[in-house]
Amino acid sequence: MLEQSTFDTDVETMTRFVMEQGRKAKGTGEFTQLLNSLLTAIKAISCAVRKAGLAHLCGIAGTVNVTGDEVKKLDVLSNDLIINMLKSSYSTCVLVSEENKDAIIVEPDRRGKYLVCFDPLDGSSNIDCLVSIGTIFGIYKKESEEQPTEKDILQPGRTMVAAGYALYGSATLIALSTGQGVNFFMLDPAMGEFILVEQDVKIKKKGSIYSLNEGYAKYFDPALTEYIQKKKFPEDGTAPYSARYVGSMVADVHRTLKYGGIFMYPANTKSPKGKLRLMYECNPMAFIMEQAGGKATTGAQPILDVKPESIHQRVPLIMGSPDDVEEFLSFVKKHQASA
Ligand code: AMP
Ligand code: P6P
Repeated sequence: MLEQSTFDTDVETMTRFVMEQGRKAKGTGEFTQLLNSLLTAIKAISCAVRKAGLAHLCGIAGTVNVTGDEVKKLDVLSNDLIINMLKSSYSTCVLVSEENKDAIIVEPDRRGKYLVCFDPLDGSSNIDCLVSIGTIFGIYKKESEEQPTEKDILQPGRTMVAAGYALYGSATLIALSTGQGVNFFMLDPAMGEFILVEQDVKIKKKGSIYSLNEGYAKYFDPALTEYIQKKKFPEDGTAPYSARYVGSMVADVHRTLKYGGIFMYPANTKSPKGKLRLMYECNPMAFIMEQAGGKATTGAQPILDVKPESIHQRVPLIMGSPDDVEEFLSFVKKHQASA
């Protein structure tokens, strides 16, 4: 029998938190509807991710399970969940997904004023080895009065009204910012609710972890090569940094936010624009990082200031503790001066 004292009868769920914020904003409620619909999709994805091994949700789309039902690959299923929940929130008009080549224009009778870009299941190549994966999202407000098109969402990340991610790790966590700092919510599977666990999260000014795929060292530019060398062989008597790289962006960024340090997917001679996508990976994570007091740059300009040209464009990404990002940029400047 559960002790009464251990059951919080006034628990601050994410649904409740979002409604309270909506009340303060004195809005129409449309934005609250959007966030709570997204929350439903993320709960369902978390459930599917945890069952994937048993329900044979991994593997290739188009297979059939023992009862002959079509088995959707987890990222296809996650994509469908988010699209259906957002459309039925009557708060969106344009959706951009990593899984869809073109932007999705919501049918007129279900439209609202928001534009959402998302990666439904980032890092999905890690599913079969049970490495943490995540969902990333960014939310804009439509600015033009015209009929919605893909062009409406091509706004710099700095104009987002909200951004966040869900991490399907040892627990399921949502990090959310609506422009007033970053809050963490943890899923209580028994209740099926996300619970507020950390408010106004701030990143350390300087960390001691660097995170990038050193398998590409052959293609690194001289500034990056010298910076990483300095992390391994510091000349000022300080201890070397630790290296951590999961290969799943949400896991690497969340660790950087929690412990400090620097996460990098930089440009290199093999991938001149890096690998990560601006609209639904870099911008939302940069929004969260800046709201937490961190920095996020392409190496040439802040990520959030990039004017998007296409919905799937890639940009180089360096983000994390402000002192670590600034130190990296000092190497970029030094090599530009000597170029
Ligand atoms: P709405 O009228 O519901 O579309 O909200 C108008 C604006 O108020 C939104 O674009 C947000 O900037 C802010 N807002 C409304 N609801 C919330 C909420 N639940 N949390 C944070 N900001 C909100
Ligand atoms: P690499 C996962 O495939 C992903 O899109 C991100 O989640 C992750 O940060 C990156 O690619 C890893 O790429 O080239 O290091 O395997």
